[in-house]
Amino acid sequence: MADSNCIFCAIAEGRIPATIVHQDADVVAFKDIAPQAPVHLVLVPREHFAGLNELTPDRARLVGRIALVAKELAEAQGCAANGWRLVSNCGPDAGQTVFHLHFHVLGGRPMAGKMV
Ligand code: D5M
Repeated sequence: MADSNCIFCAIAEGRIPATIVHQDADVVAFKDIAPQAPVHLVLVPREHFAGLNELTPDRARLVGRIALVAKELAEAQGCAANGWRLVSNCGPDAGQTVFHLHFHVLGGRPMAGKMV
């Protein structure tokens, strides 16, 4: 179920432009508009829910799918060997700004010792 006011639903449905790097029946991935690393992708489920606080057992498989797509994209973007991060900010204290579950794939630069 999509939320008509949600920017990530709009991207997933093709209503606003983004640089899509992967899409399938469950998951859409696109380049982050404000990249924090040479590789910075955002992965979202097509299903709209706010974030990890709304994770339920029936959604666990979906998160596994997102992790698998993340790994494939890290390989495709050439950062798998040197290392990369998969991050989901949950709630205001974590800095979440878009309240549709998403995971950041970050890579292409050393990040050891830094949280972002
Ligand atoms: O991360 C939300 C992320 O979403 C942030 O890194 C910017 C990105 N963003 C926001 N709008 C867009 C569009 N339109 N295209 C691509 N990327 C976008 P958070 O974890 O919520 O802080």
